[in-house]
Amino acid sequence: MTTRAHPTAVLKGVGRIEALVSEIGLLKSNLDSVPLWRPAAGLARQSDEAVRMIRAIAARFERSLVVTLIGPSGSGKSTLVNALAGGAELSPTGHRRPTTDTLVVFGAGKEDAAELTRELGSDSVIVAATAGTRLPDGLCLIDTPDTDSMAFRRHIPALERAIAHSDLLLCVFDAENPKRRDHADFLTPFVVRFDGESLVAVLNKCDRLEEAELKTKILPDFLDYIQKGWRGAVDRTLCICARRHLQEPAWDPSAGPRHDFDQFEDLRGLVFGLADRGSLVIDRRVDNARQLHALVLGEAGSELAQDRQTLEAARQALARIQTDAMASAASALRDQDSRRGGGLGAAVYHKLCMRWVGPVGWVLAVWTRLMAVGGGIAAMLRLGRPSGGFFSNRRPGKGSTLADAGGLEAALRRYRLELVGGWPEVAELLVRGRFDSAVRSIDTPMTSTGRFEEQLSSLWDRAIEREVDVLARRLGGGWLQILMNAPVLGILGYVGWVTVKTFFSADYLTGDYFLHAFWVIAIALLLSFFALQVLIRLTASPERIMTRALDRLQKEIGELDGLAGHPLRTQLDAVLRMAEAAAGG
Ligand SMILES: Nc1nc2c(ncn2[C@@H]2O[C@H](COP(=O)(O)OP(=O)(O)O)[C@@H](O)[C@H]2O)c(=O)[nH]1
Ligand SMILES: [Mg+2]
Repeated sequence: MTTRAHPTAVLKGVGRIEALVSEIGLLKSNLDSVPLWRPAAGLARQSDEAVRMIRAIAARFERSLVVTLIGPSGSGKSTLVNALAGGAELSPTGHRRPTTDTLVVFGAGKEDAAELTRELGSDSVIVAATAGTRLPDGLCLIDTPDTDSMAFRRHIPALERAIAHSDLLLCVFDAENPKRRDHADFLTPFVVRFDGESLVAVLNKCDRLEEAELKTKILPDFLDYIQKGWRGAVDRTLCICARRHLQEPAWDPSAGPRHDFDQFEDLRGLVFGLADRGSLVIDRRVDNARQLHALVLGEAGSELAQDRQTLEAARQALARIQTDAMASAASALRDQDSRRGGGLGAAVYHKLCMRWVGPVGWVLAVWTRLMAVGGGIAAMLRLGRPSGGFFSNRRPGKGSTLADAGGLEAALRRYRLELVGGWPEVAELLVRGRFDSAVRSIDTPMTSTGRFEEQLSSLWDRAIEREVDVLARRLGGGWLQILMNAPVLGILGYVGWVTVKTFFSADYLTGDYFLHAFWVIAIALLLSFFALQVLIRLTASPERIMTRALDRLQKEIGELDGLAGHPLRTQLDAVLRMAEAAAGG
């Protein structure tokens, strides 16, 4: 191979290329995650293409510098190639079009030229004889067919291939007619892929113009024109007369050069100098790769910026209709008869049972059992289990509607209605932000209601359980237990003391005494228990629990996100995140 690049330069270059590729990879995977946003697919394709091109650049790291000449018919591309190669006619030139019908590769380093030729497609390429040329070893020149000749379309693929393999583009214009708009426009998509330094605009046939006019008018005009047309992509413009550097310029005696101003040597110095220094070639290649990277990221950034505001508005509208829908769901729940909740009383008793000790606690336990058996409310025993809930235990299987929990059903109905009502506004914004028009379908928000149903019912279950817990804790306090148990324990203690004392003094008590004592204790116990029941009734009535649970639900419902995990919402958030990152980066 003809490279003179130092291995460390190659390694550094490879490292930088990898960084670029991985950044584009990240963009690509982000784009792949938002298929609903229509520009994503095209941008992802561009990313793939850019990665492919960057990888191709890296694969050529150690090969010769490839310089491609492009330009309209008759601008003097072939003449310039010949001039650079030493002046012999290697590539056919002339007035009769088309002169160059294929890509023509010139290279002093035969291996590299042959390899390049193979890659460009052997059917359209020939390697011209290089004997007697003055090209440096590390350089391959490609002369391209006329892009505006009859065979224009046929040549485009070959031209694209050549450009994809190029490190440096020489865009040759005819000074006598430089503003070939069609041509400059045609080249725009190609030239923007190149870093400014890898792009040289050449104004050929300058010998045909007055020197003063060339410098003061033609050149500034041309610069202005090309900067605008190519979005400022080109850094350097050189005025040359290629024909002068042929071995046989064969000037028409009546039309010789009109002056000596010619920057051909600058051009040759630039191209050959680059070819001679391997590390510079690598720099060019890395810069070109960076340009491709910037192009893709820039494109994505501008597409994202274009939709950002609209999509931000869509996100807000979405949040708003969600909040509204939640609020009306909560109020629907409230409207329902809140006297439902038959199992609630039993649930409180069950919880209290586990807390209370002492004689009153024993009666409470017996009473609770009796309630359970009597009322056949086996279900209530499940209330304490973490997996079930007040409502979930009423449905035979998961998902089998909340039909008998009428309040929840009504709440869901209201939620759906509200969502459907607000959807057109959100969908309109989304479509304007270039989301797929399929989001207009009413099914889109509906796919999330199942989720909301689950969330709402579990929130409701939790709210009730929490209320029951709070009340049970209040009714199970230590002081209350001591107070309620005190009368019975007092009497028990007294009877016990008297019994033990008389036993030791052998002054035995009669059976009447014990019968009497039993009844006193029983009455005290029943009275205490009755007092506790009244207290429970006052503090933890089902109505009270429902009301408090509803208050809690209304407060917490705002934190519910019925659309969480919904593909539309996920993708909307992802697009906005990307837009934010693109704007910030
Ligand atoms: N006066 C003048 N004529 C030139 C110059 N360069 C090329 N030509 C002529 O322009 C015509 C077209 O040149 P050619 O290299 O075949 O152009 P291509 O189609 O771009 O390859 C030929 O007749 C050349 O002799 C130049 O610098 N000055
Ligand atoms: Mg030609």
